[in-house]
Amino acid sequence: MVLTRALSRETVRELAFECGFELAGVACAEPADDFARFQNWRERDFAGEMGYLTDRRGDLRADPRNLLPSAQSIVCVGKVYNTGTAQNCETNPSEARISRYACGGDYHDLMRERLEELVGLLGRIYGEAFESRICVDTAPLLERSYARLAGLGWIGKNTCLINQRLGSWLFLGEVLLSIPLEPDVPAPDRCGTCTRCIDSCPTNALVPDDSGGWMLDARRCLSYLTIEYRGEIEANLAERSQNLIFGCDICQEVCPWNRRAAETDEPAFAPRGPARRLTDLAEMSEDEFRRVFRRTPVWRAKYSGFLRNVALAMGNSGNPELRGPLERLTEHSHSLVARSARQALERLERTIHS
Ligand code: B12
Ligand code: SF4
Ligand code: SF4
Repeated sequence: MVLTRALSRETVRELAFECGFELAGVACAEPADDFARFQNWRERDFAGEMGYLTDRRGDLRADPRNLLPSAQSIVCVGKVYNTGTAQNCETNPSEARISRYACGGDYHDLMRERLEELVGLLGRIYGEAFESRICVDTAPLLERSYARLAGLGWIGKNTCLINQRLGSWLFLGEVLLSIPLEPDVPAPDRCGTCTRCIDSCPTNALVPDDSGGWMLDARRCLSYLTIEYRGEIEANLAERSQNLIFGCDICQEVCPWNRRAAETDEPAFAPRGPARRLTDLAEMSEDEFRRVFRRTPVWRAKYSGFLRNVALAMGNSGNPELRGPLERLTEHSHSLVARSARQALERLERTIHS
Protein backbone atom coordinates (compact mmCIF):
# COMPACT_ATOMS: atom_id res chain seq x y z
CA MET A 1 0.00 0.00 0.00
CA VAL A 2 1.42 3.41 -0.99
CA LEU A 3 1.19 5.76 1.97
CA THR A 4 0.72 9.47 1.61
CA ARG A 5 3.59 11.15 3.41
CA ALA A 6 1.74 14.35 4.19
CA LEU A 7 -1.25 12.61 5.73
CA SER A 8 -0.06 10.20 8.38
CA ARG A 9 -2.47 8.62 10.84
CA GLU A 10 -0.85 10.79 13.56
CA THR A 11 -1.83 13.90 11.60
CA VAL A 12 -5.34 12.54 11.17
CA ARG A 13 -5.55 11.94 14.92
CA GLU A 14 -4.37 15.48 15.72
CA LEU A 15 -6.92 16.94 13.32
CA ALA A 16 -9.68 14.84 14.89
CA PHE A 17 -8.72 16.13 18.34
CA GLU A 18 -8.89 19.67 16.94
CA CYS A 19 -12.45 18.92 15.86
CA GLY A 20 -13.39 17.98 19.43
CA PHE A 21 -13.12 14.18 19.33
CA GLU A 22 -11.38 12.52 22.25
CA LEU A 23 -10.46 9.38 20.29
CA ALA A 24 -9.39 8.74 16.72
CA GLY A 25 -7.74 5.94 14.80
CA VAL A 26 -7.53 4.33 11.39
CA ALA A 27 -8.81 0.98 10.08
CA CYS A 28 -8.60 -0.53 6.59
CA ALA A 29 -11.77 -0.23 4.52
CA GLU A 30 -12.00 -3.97 4.05
CA PRO A 31 -14.51 -6.58 5.20
CA ALA A 32 -14.11 -7.29 8.93
CA ASP A 33 -13.99 -10.83 10.34
CA ASP A 34 -16.71 -9.65 12.73
CA PHE A 35 -19.26 -9.79 9.94
CA ALA A 36 -19.55 -13.55 10.68
CA ARG A 37 -20.48 -12.59 14.24
CA PHE A 38 -23.08 -10.16 12.95
CA GLN A 39 -24.55 -12.90 10.69
CA ASN A 40 -24.70 -15.34 13.56
CA TRP A 41 -26.43 -12.72 15.70
CA ARG A 42 -29.07 -12.16 13.03
CA GLU A 43 -29.57 -15.90 12.47
CA ARG A 44 -30.30 -16.34 16.15
CA ASP A 45 -33.11 -13.75 15.77
CA PHE A 46 -31.39 -11.47 18.28
CA ALA A 47 -32.20 -8.41 16.16
CA GLY A 48 -35.88 -8.63 17.09
CA GLU A 49 -37.91 -6.36 14.83
CA MET A 50 -35.04 -4.09 13.73
CA GLY A 51 -35.66 -4.74 10.04
CA TYR A 52 -32.79 -2.49 8.98
CA LEU A 53 -30.41 -5.08 10.44
CA THR A 54 -32.08 -8.17 9.04
CA ASP A 55 -32.94 -7.08 5.49
CA ARG A 56 -30.77 -5.93 2.56
CA ARG A 57 -29.51 -2.95 4.56
CA GLY A 58 -28.04 -5.42 7.04
CA ASP A 59 -26.26 -7.30 4.22
CA LEU A 60 -24.49 -4.08 3.19
CA ARG A 61 -22.48 -4.30 6.42
CA ALA A 62 -20.39 -7.07 4.81
CA ASP A 63 -18.05 -4.55 3.20
CA PRO A 64 -17.54 -0.80 3.84
CA ARG A 65 -16.93 -0.36 0.10
CA ASN A 66 -20.68 -0.91 -0.33
CA LEU A 67 -20.93 2.62 1.09
CA LEU A 68 -18.03 4.16 -0.82
CA PRO A 69 -16.60 1.94 -3.59
CA SER A 70 -13.30 3.88 -3.66
CA ALA A 71 -12.79 3.64 0.13
CA GLN A 72 -9.34 2.58 1.29
CA SER A 73 -9.32 3.73 4.91
CA ILE A 74 -11.79 4.37 7.70
CA VAL A 75 -11.04 7.14 10.18
CA CYS A 76 -12.91 6.15 13.36
CA VAL A 77 -13.62 8.68 16.08
CA GLY A 78 -15.05 8.58 19.59
CA LYS A 79 -16.76 11.41 21.43
CA VAL A 80 -17.44 11.34 25.18
CA TYR A 81 -21.10 12.07 26.05
CA ASN A 82 -20.99 11.57 29.80
CA THR A 83 -21.80 14.89 31.48
CA GLY A 84 -21.11 13.42 34.91
CA THR A 85 -24.62 14.21 36.07
CA ALA A 86 -25.98 10.71 36.50
CA GLN A 87 -29.58 11.33 37.41
CA ASN A 88 -30.21 11.47 41.12
CA CYS A 89 -33.64 9.92 40.60
CA GLU A 90 -32.18 6.45 40.20
CA THR A 91 -33.41 5.46 43.62
CA ASN A 92 -36.78 7.25 43.39
CA PRO A 93 -39.14 4.89 41.55
CA SER A 94 -41.72 7.65 41.02
CA GLU A 95 -39.29 9.60 38.83
CA ALA A 96 -38.17 8.58 35.36
CA ARG A 97 -34.71 7.49 34.33
CA ILE A 98 -33.50 8.36 30.82
CA SER A 99 -30.21 6.85 29.68
CA ARG A 100 -27.26 9.21 29.65
CA TYR A 101 -26.81 9.35 25.91
CA ALA A 102 -30.35 10.68 25.50
CA CYS A 103 -30.36 13.44 28.12
CA GLY A 104 -29.01 16.15 25.78
CA GLY A 105 -29.61 17.11 22.14
CA ASP A 106 -29.43 14.81 19.13
CA TYR A 107 -25.84 13.59 18.84
CA HIS A 108 -26.15 12.72 15.16
CA ASP A 109 -26.16 16.41 14.19
CA LEU A 110 -23.14 17.30 16.30
CA MET A 111 -21.08 14.29 15.24
CA ARG A 112 -21.83 14.90 11.57
CA GLU A 113 -20.92 18.61 11.78
CA ARG A 114 -17.60 17.80 13.44
CA LEU A 115 -16.83 15.05 10.95
CA GLU A 116 -17.53 17.47 8.09
CA GLU A 117 -15.05 19.85 9.68
CA LEU A 118 -12.53 16.99 9.86
CA VAL A 119 -13.00 16.17 6.17
CA GLY A 120 -12.37 19.85 5.37
CA LEU A 121 -9.12 19.88 7.35
CA LEU A 122 -7.98 16.58 5.83
CA GLY A 123 -8.64 18.00 2.35
CA ARG A 124 -6.51 21.04 3.02
CA ILE A 125 -3.52 18.95 4.07
CA TYR A 126 -3.92 16.20 1.48
CA GLY A 127 -4.08 18.69 -1.35
CA GLU A 128 -5.36 16.24 -3.98
CA ALA A 129 -8.87 15.20 -4.94
CA PHE A 130 -10.35 12.40 -2.83
CA GLU A 131 -13.73 10.89 -1.98
CA SER A 132 -15.21 10.57 1.47
CA ARG A 133 -18.36 9.44 3.22
CA ILE A 134 -19.40 10.27 6.76
CA CYS A 135 -21.22 7.69 8.90
CA VAL A 136 -22.86 8.17 12.29
CA ASP A 137 -25.01 5.38 13.67
CA THR A 138 -27.52 5.06 10.85
CA ALA A 139 -25.22 3.97 7.98
CA PRO A 140 -24.91 0.22 7.39
CA LEU A 141 -21.42 -0.07 8.88
CA LEU A 142 -20.24 -2.24 11.78
CA GLU A 143 -19.18 0.78 13.80
CA ARG A 144 -17.95 -0.98 16.92
CA SER A 145 -15.94 -3.48 14.86
CA TYR A 146 -14.08 -0.80 12.91
CA ALA A 147 -13.57 1.30 16.04
CA ARG A 148 -11.97 -1.74 17.65
CA LEU A 149 -9.78 -2.36 14.60
CA ALA A 150 -8.77 1.34 14.66
CA GLY A 151 -7.45 0.89 18.21
CA LEU A 152 -10.17 2.94 20.00
CA GLY A 153 -10.85 0.19 22.54
CA TRP A 154 -12.01 -3.38 23.02
CA ILE A 155 -15.52 -4.88 22.91
CA GLY A 156 -16.61 -5.62 26.46
CA LYS A 157 -18.85 -8.49 27.53
CA ASN A 158 -21.65 -5.89 27.61
CA THR A 159 -20.93 -5.56 23.84
CA CYS A 160 -19.90 -1.89 24.19
CA LEU A 161 -16.64 -0.43 22.94
CA ILE A 162 -14.57 0.44 26.02
CA ASN A 163 -11.50 2.64 26.07
CA GLN A 164 -9.00 1.93 28.83
CA ARG A 165 -8.56 5.63 29.66
CA LEU A 166 -12.02 7.08 28.95
CA GLY A 167 -14.49 4.26 29.64
CA SER A 168 -17.48 3.45 27.42
CA TRP A 169 -19.75 6.54 27.48
CA LEU A 170 -18.74 7.24 23.88
CA PHE A 171 -20.46 7.96 20.61
CA LEU A 172 -18.76 6.54 17.54
CA GLY A 173 -18.48 8.05 14.09
CA GLU A 174 -16.46 7.38 10.93
CA VAL A 175 -15.19 8.92 7.72
CA LEU A 176 -14.57 6.53 4.84
CA LEU A 177 -11.74 7.89 2.69
CA SER A 178 -10.39 7.00 -0.74
CA ILE A 179 -6.96 7.85 0.72
CA PRO A 180 -4.69 5.00 1.84
CA LEU A 181 -3.58 5.39 5.47
CA GLU A 182 -1.61 3.07 7.70
CA PRO A 183 -4.06 1.25 10.04
CA ASP A 184 -3.81 1.26 13.84
CA VAL A 185 -3.45 -1.86 15.99
CA PRO A 186 -6.52 -3.15 17.91
CA ALA A 187 -6.44 -2.76 21.71
CA PRO A 188 -6.31 -5.90 23.87
CA ASP A 189 -9.40 -7.18 25.70
CA ARG A 190 -9.38 -6.00 29.32
CA CYS A 191 -12.56 -7.58 30.71
CA GLY A 192 -10.61 -10.49 32.19
CA THR A 193 -12.71 -12.63 34.54
CA CYS A 194 -15.16 -9.83 35.39
CA THR A 195 -18.86 -10.62 34.77
CA ARG A 196 -20.51 -7.63 36.47
CA CYS A 197 -22.49 -6.53 33.42
CA ILE A 198 -23.84 -10.03 32.81
CA ASP A 199 -24.80 -10.49 36.46
CA SER A 200 -26.48 -7.05 36.68
CA CYS A 201 -28.59 -7.13 33.52
CA PRO A 202 -32.17 -7.17 34.82
CA THR A 203 -33.52 -9.22 31.90
CA ASN A 204 -30.55 -11.56 31.25
CA ALA A 205 -30.15 -10.08 27.79
CA LEU A 206 -26.41 -10.78 27.62
CA VAL A 207 -26.16 -14.40 26.48
CA PRO A 208 -23.25 -16.72 25.54
CA ASP A 209 -22.18 -16.71 21.89
CA ASP A 210 -20.81 -19.80 20.13
CA SER A 211 -17.15 -19.02 20.84
CA GLY A 212 -16.95 -18.43 24.59
CA GLY A 213 -17.91 -14.74 24.34
CA TRP A 214 -21.14 -12.82 24.80
CA MET A 215 -23.90 -11.41 22.62
CA LEU A 216 -26.86 -9.20 23.25
CA ASP A 217 -30.31 -10.67 22.65
CA ALA A 218 -32.02 -7.41 21.76
CA ARG A 219 -35.46 -8.98 22.24
CA ARG A 220 -34.75 -9.06 25.97
CA CYS A 221 -32.79 -5.81 26.20
CA LEU A 222 -34.55 -2.86 27.88
CA SER A 223 -32.73 -0.47 25.61
CA TYR A 224 -34.27 -2.13 22.55
CA LEU A 225 -37.67 -2.54 24.17
CA THR A 226 -37.97 1.08 25.32
CA ILE A 227 -36.44 2.71 22.20
CA GLU A 228 -36.90 0.55 19.12
CA TYR A 229 -39.75 -1.83 19.87
CA ARG A 230 -43.16 -0.55 18.82
CA GLY A 231 -45.47 -3.16 20.41
CA GLU A 232 -46.66 -4.03 23.89
CA ILE A 233 -43.77 -5.13 26.08
CA GLU A 234 -44.31 -8.57 27.65
CA ALA A 235 -45.24 -8.36 31.32
CA ASN A 236 -42.35 -10.54 32.50
CA LEU A 237 -39.84 -8.10 30.91
CA ALA A 238 -41.80 -4.93 31.66
CA GLU A 239 -41.83 -5.70 35.37
CA ARG A 240 -38.02 -5.62 35.32
CA SER A 241 -37.76 -2.27 33.58
CA GLN A 242 -37.92 -0.37 36.87
CA ASN A 243 -38.23 3.38 36.17
CA LEU A 244 -36.27 3.24 32.89
CA ILE A 245 -38.37 5.10 30.35
CA PHE A 246 -35.82 5.47 27.55
CA GLY A 247 -32.76 3.25 27.05
CA CYS A 248 -30.80 1.41 29.70
CA ASP A 249 -27.33 2.03 31.09
CA ILE A 250 -27.13 -0.68 33.74
CA CYS A 251 -24.49 -2.86 32.04
CA GLN A 252 -22.29 0.24 31.67
CA GLU A 253 -23.00 1.78 35.08
CA VAL A 254 -21.64 -1.35 36.79
CA CYS A 255 -18.53 -1.61 34.58
CA PRO A 256 -15.32 -0.99 36.54
CA TRP A 257 -13.85 0.80 33.52
CA ASN A 258 -16.48 3.53 33.99
CA ARG A 259 -15.58 4.19 37.61
CA ARG A 260 -13.40 7.09 36.58
CA ALA A 261 -15.03 7.64 33.21
CA ALA A 262 -14.21 10.77 31.25
CA GLU A 263 -16.69 13.66 31.30
CA THR A 264 -17.61 16.24 28.70
CA ASP A 265 -18.70 19.86 28.96
CA GLU A 266 -20.00 19.89 25.38
CA PRO A 267 -23.03 22.23 25.55
CA ALA A 268 -25.01 20.11 23.06
CA PHE A 269 -24.90 17.17 25.49
CA ALA A 270 -25.94 19.15 28.58
CA PRO A 271 -28.98 17.48 30.19
CA ARG A 272 -32.24 19.19 29.36
CA GLY A 273 -35.91 18.30 29.28
CA PRO A 274 -38.75 18.49 31.71
CA ALA A 275 -39.04 17.43 35.31
CA ARG A 276 -38.84 13.72 35.64
CA ARG A 277 -41.92 13.04 37.74
CA LEU A 278 -43.78 10.15 36.14
CA THR A 279 -47.10 11.85 36.88
CA ASP A 280 -46.02 14.96 34.91
CA LEU A 281 -44.75 12.90 31.98
CA ALA A 282 -47.98 10.86 31.91
CA GLU A 283 -49.93 14.05 31.29
CA MET A 284 -47.87 15.24 28.33
CA SER A 285 -49.90 15.88 25.19
CA GLU A 286 -48.55 14.90 21.79
CA ASP A 287 -47.79 18.58 21.12
CA GLU A 288 -45.83 18.94 24.34
CA PHE A 289 -43.92 15.75 23.56
CA ARG A 290 -43.00 17.23 20.17
CA ARG A 291 -41.94 20.54 21.70
CA VAL A 292 -39.78 18.97 24.41
CA PHE A 293 -38.23 15.99 22.68
CA ARG A 294 -37.96 16.86 18.98
CA ARG A 295 -34.28 16.98 18.04
CA THR A 296 -33.37 14.82 21.05
CA PRO A 297 -32.77 11.04 20.95
CA VAL A 298 -36.04 10.45 22.88
CA TRP A 299 -37.99 11.43 19.75
CA ARG A 300 -37.15 7.97 18.35
CA ALA A 301 -39.57 6.26 20.75
CA LYS A 302 -42.48 8.27 19.27
CA TYR A 303 -45.24 9.60 21.49
CA SER A 304 -47.02 6.27 21.93
CA GLY A 305 -43.82 4.38 22.78
CA PHE A 306 -42.80 7.07 25.24
CA LEU A 307 -46.15 6.98 27.08
CA ARG A 308 -46.11 3.17 27.03
CA ASN A 309 -42.76 3.33 28.85
CA VAL A 310 -44.02 5.92 31.32
CA ALA A 311 -47.07 3.74 32.09
CA LEU A 312 -44.90 0.67 32.67
CA ALA A 313 -42.61 2.64 35.00
CA MET A 314 -45.69 3.77 36.98
CA GLY A 315 -46.74 0.15 37.28
CA ASN A 316 -43.32 -0.70 38.70
CA SER A 317 -43.29 2.18 41.18
CA GLY A 318 -45.17 0.51 44.04
CA ASN A 319 -46.59 3.98 44.75
CA PRO A 320 -50.36 4.01 45.40
CA GLU A 321 -50.51 7.72 44.52
CA LEU A 322 -49.81 6.81 40.88
CA ARG A 323 -52.97 4.67 40.66
CA GLY A 324 -55.17 7.61 39.54
CA PRO A 325 -52.89 8.91 36.76
CA LEU A 326 -52.34 5.33 35.57
CA GLU A 327 -56.09 4.67 35.49
CA ARG A 328 -56.43 7.75 33.27
CA LEU A 329 -53.83 6.29 30.86
CA THR A 330 -55.92 3.11 30.50
CA GLU A 331 -58.41 5.32 28.60
CA HIS A 332 -55.75 6.78 26.28
CA SER A 333 -56.63 7.15 22.61
CA HIS A 334 -53.45 5.30 21.54
CA SER A 335 -54.36 1.65 22.07
CA LEU A 336 -50.71 0.72 22.78
CA VAL A 337 -50.68 3.18 25.68
CA ALA A 338 -54.07 2.03 26.99
CA ARG A 339 -53.12 -1.68 26.84
CA SER A 340 -49.74 -1.06 28.49
CA ALA A 341 -51.38 1.04 31.19
CA ARG A 342 -53.84 -1.80 31.95
CA GLN A 343 -50.93 -4.22 32.28
CA ALA A 344 -49.08 -1.75 34.51
CA LEU A 345 -52.14 -1.07 36.66
CA GLU A 346 -52.56 -4.78 37.38
CA ARG A 347 -48.94 -4.87 38.53
CA LEU A 348 -49.30 -1.78 40.66
CA GLU A 349 -52.41 -3.19 42.37
CA ARG A 350 -50.59 -6.46 43.04
CA THR A 351 -47.60 -4.77 44.66
CA ILE A 352 -49.77 -2.41 46.72
CA HIS A 353 -51.85 -5.29 48.07
CA SER A 354 -48.99 -7.73 48.67
C1 B12 B 1 -28.82 -1.81 16.71
C2 B12 B 1 -28.09 -0.99 17.73
C3 B12 B 1 -28.50 -1.12 19.06
C4 B12 B 1 -29.44 -2.23 19.53
C5 B12 B 1 -28.63 -3.56 19.62
C6 B12 B 1 -27.30 -3.38 20.38
C7 B12 B 1 -26.32 -4.53 20.27
N1 B12 B 1 -25.48 -4.69 21.28
O1 B12 B 1 -26.32 -5.26 19.28
C8 B12 B 1 -29.95 -1.66 20.88
C9 B12 B 1 -31.22 -0.87 20.63
C10 B12 B 1 -30.21 -2.70 21.97
C11 B12 B 1 -28.81 -0.70 21.22
C12 B12 B 1 -28.53 -0.30 22.50
C13 B12 B 1 -27.51 0.59 22.81
N2 B12 B 1 -26.77 1.31 21.96
CO1 B12 B 1 -26.76 1.01 20.05
N3 B12 B 1 -26.52 0.72 18.19
C14 B12 B 1 -27.05 -0.11 17.35
C15 B12 B 1 -26.43 0.05 15.95
C16 B12 B 1 -27.37 0.89 15.08
C17 B12 B 1 -26.11 -1.29 15.25
C18 B12 B 1 -25.41 -2.31 16.18
C19 B12 B 1 -25.35 -3.71 15.60
O2 B12 B 1 -25.03 -3.88 14.44
N4 B12 B 1 -25.64 -4.72 16.44
C20 B12 B 1 -25.45 -6.09 16.09
C21 B12 B 1 -24.29 -6.63 16.93
C22 B12 B 1 -23.98 -8.09 16.53
O3 B12 B 1 -23.23 -5.80 16.61
P1 B12 B 1 -22.36 -4.95 17.67
O4 B12 B 1 -22.94 -4.95 19.02
O5 B12 B 1 -22.06 -3.67 17.03
O6 B12 B 1 -21.10 -5.90 17.75
C23 B12 B 1 -20.16 -5.97 16.69
C24 B12 B 1 -18.74 -5.73 17.21
O7 B12 B 1 -18.74 -5.07 18.42
C25 B12 B 1 -18.12 -7.10 17.26
N5 B12 B 1 -18.11 -7.77 18.55
C26 B12 B 1 -19.13 -7.93 19.42
N6 B12 B 1 -18.71 -8.64 20.48
C27 B12 B 1 -17.41 -8.91 20.28
C28 B12 B 1 -16.50 -9.62 21.05
C29 B12 B 1 -15.20 -9.79 20.58
C30 B12 B 1 -14.25 -10.57 21.41
C31 B12 B 1 -14.82 -9.24 19.33
C32 B12 B 1 -13.44 -9.42 18.81
C33 B12 B 1 -15.72 -8.51 18.57
C34 B12 B 1 -17.01 -8.38 19.05
O8 B12 B 1 -18.85 -7.92 16.38
C35 B12 B 1 -20.17 -7.40 16.17
C36 B12 B 1 -20.51 -7.49 14.71
O9 B12 B 1 -19.68 -6.64 13.96
C37 B12 B 1 -25.09 0.81 16.30
C38 B12 B 1 -24.59 1.76 15.20
C39 B12 B 1 -23.89 0.99 14.08
N7 B12 B 1 -24.14 1.37 12.85
O10 B12 B 1 -23.11 0.07 14.33
C40 B12 B 1 -25.46 1.56 17.61
C41 B12 B 1 -24.37 1.68 18.69
C42 B12 B 1 -23.72 0.33 18.81
N8 B12 B 1 -25.15 1.93 19.91
C43 B12 B 1 -24.56 2.73 20.74
C44 B12 B 1 -25.08 3.07 22.02
C45 B12 B 1 -24.49 4.30 22.70
C46 B12 B 1 -26.10 2.29 22.62
C47 B12 B 1 -26.60 2.35 24.07
C48 B12 B 1 -25.55 2.68 25.11
C49 B12 B 1 -27.80 3.33 24.17
C50 B12 B 1 -28.56 3.20 25.50
N9 B12 B 1 -28.05 3.73 26.59
O11 B12 B 1 -29.63 2.63 25.56
C51 B12 B 1 -27.15 0.92 24.24
C52 B12 B 1 -26.06 -0.08 24.72
C53 B12 B 1 -26.62 -1.45 24.95
C54 B12 B 1 -25.56 -2.53 24.75
N10 B12 B 1 -25.14 -3.17 25.81
O12 B12 B 1 -25.15 -2.74 23.60
C55 B12 B 1 -23.21 3.20 20.22
C56 B12 B 1 -22.09 2.37 20.88
C57 B12 B 1 -21.07 3.12 21.66
C58 B12 B 1 -20.09 2.17 22.35
N11 B12 B 1 -19.27 2.75 23.22
O13 B12 B 1 -20.03 0.98 22.10
C59 B12 B 1 -23.38 2.90 18.66
C60 B12 B 1 -22.07 2.55 17.94
C61 B12 B 1 -24.00 4.17 18.03
C62 B12 B 1 -22.98 5.30 17.86
N12 B12 B 1 -22.68 5.67 16.62
O14 B12 B 1 -22.43 5.83 18.80
N13 B12 B 1 -28.11 -0.34 20.12
S1 SF4 C 1 -28.74 -2.23 28.21
FE1 SF4 C 1 -29.79 -2.95 30.11
S2 SF4 C 1 -31.17 -4.61 29.46
FE2 SF4 C 1 -29.71 -4.22 27.76
S3 SF4 C 1 -28.03 -5.66 28.10
FE3 SF4 C 1 -27.44 -3.78 29.17
S4 SF4 C 1 -28.23 -4.06 31.28
FE4 SF4 C 1 -29.24 -5.59 30.00
S1 SF4 D 1 -18.55 -5.05 33.54
FE1 SF4 D 1 -16.72 -6.31 33.49
S2 SF4 D 1 -17.16 -7.91 31.95
FE2 SF4 D 1 -18.66 -6.27 31.68
S3 SF4 D 1 -17.78 -4.95 30.10
FE3 SF4 D 1 -17.12 -4.10 32.08
S4 SF4 D 1 -15.12 -5.07 32.51
FE4 SF4 D 1 -16.11 -6.24 30.87
